[in-house]
Amino acid sequence: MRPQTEALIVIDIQNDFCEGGALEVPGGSEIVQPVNALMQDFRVVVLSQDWHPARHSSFASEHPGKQPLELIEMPYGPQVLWPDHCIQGSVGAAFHPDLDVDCADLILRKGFRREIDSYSAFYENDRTTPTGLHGYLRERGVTRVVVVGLALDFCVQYSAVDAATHGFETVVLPEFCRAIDVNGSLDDARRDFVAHGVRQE
Ligand code: VGL
Ligand code: ZN
Repeated sequence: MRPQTEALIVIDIQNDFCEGGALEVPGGSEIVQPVNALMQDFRVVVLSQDWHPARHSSFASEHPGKQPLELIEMPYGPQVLWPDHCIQGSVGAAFHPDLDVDCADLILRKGFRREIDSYSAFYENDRTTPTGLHGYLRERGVTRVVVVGLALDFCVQYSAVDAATHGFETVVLPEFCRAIDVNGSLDDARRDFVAHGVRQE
């Protein structure tokens, strides 16, 4: 068993990011059982859940003439456009049916404001609006975080880099992640981990 000071953060293992989902991450469902086993080892487990209202501004369908995976400029900076996904209350937004959600201490929802996306479990994409996760982990005495889930090159990357920036000793376990890998995003993520002192084990 890991010490009380160590948290496992499981990012977005939801139907829409698994096979047949709206924003399928190749091999997404392969990590469900390994992550279930990993959760058994931790005293502090947080699950994040991408949780968008219908007509969310990160959806390509909200931007006439734009296709998913195109980049646009938002008031808070560049934003990749996505297919409609993880709409609040939908089957796609639900956790993968085999994910052992009962192990979780906290389920943290993110991306619930229409005008702004949130890849990170710590900050929305303006990089200044906090989700409250930092305070939660701090109050529970956590000093080290292990980050796994979907997708390695978006929400896992942003969450891990934010954790490291907040002074948590941060580790990503790529074996327990899968990537989207669009326009070099996976290489960018790996470089970002190195630049921010996120260990990849
Ligand atoms: C994610 C794109 C859009 C993720 C969420 O969980 O990595 N990616 N929303
Ligand atoms: Zn999303």
